[in-house]
Amino acid sequence: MADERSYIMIKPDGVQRGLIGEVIKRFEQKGFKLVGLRMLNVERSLAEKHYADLSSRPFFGSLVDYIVSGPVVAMVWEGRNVVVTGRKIIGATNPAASEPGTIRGDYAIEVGRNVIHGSDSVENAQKEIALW
Ligand code: 3AN
Repeated sequence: MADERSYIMIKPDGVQRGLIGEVIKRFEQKGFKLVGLRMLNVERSLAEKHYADLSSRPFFGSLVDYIVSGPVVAMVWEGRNVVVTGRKIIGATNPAASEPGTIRGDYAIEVGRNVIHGSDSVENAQKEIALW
């Protein structure tokens, strides 16, 4: 579907490290269209909703602490297969496993500071875009 959309978020470490332009460049150069962008400080309740599926995991508290620790850049990107392709551009969750050439592979070493979020399914993308 040509108008598929994904929720992509540059996390506080990505913003602090000056990677906003680099992330946008990679998605733009691939051919995707930026259809929404907002920089914001995240309320704890919003971070908890976004990561509700992980609420029973031992790292949930520190994950929420991290997301609220500084501004994030919340974006909606559009284009053919943007959800799956966006995940490839981002790389594996754990930077130890993400390939060089991906955003996490090039810019992260810790799973708890992995620069960027991208929706993992079209259904979750719709939920996340509505939430954010
Ligand atoms: P992804 O962000 O690649 O979809 P999820 O949804 O499994 O991965 O995890 C969401 C976020 O939770 C990750 N981006 C990462 O910041 C954090 N996270 C995942 N696993 C761990 C872990 N073992 N320790 C600390 N943080 C983690």
